[in-house]
Amino acid sequence: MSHHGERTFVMVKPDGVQRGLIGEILSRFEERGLKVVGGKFLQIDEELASEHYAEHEDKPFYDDLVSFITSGPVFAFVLQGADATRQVRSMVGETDPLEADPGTIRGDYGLDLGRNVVHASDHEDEGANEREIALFFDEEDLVDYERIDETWLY
Ligand code: RTP
Ligand code: MG
Repeated sequence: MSHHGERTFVMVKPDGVQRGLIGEILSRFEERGLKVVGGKFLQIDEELASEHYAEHEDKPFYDDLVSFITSGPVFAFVLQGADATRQVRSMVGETDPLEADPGTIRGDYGLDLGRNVVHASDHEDEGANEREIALFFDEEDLVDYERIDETWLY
């Protein structure tokens, strides 16, 4: 791995896209200091959905999850920076909007458990970040570069 800093996978789900929140969500991470190193607007098909949500295959909400994530376009992107996966998860907030703190993305924009605006790689699931990145992006889709604050600030 030649890049500096951890990479993590994030996705604005169909509800976030429909509500016009792509820019807002991307901005929060950029302003925090996380570097965008890849991005893709796409509609997820059944096959990709079943790979992405393989861990939930046996859960009662699995069918709803797959039909929702394939219901409209998503914006998938890759962020890079120190402890990126944990940083992003703390900014995304708890899965259940009732438990997501105000100031988190879900705490500010979500009300429904199944329509919680964003997906982010789980930091408690070892390697989930790299696995999810590989599912959505080819290595040549990711661009490593130095952001000015990296050379000047840190
Ligand atoms: P995500 O994978 O979307 O970033 O969310 P997460 O890690 O916080 O939650 P996870 O446990 O991985 O669940 C994936 C998505 O499934 C929906 N869900 N529904 N009905 C239910 O009990 C239930 N539990 C989870 C949520 O939309 C969650 O984001
Ligand atoms: Mg998850």
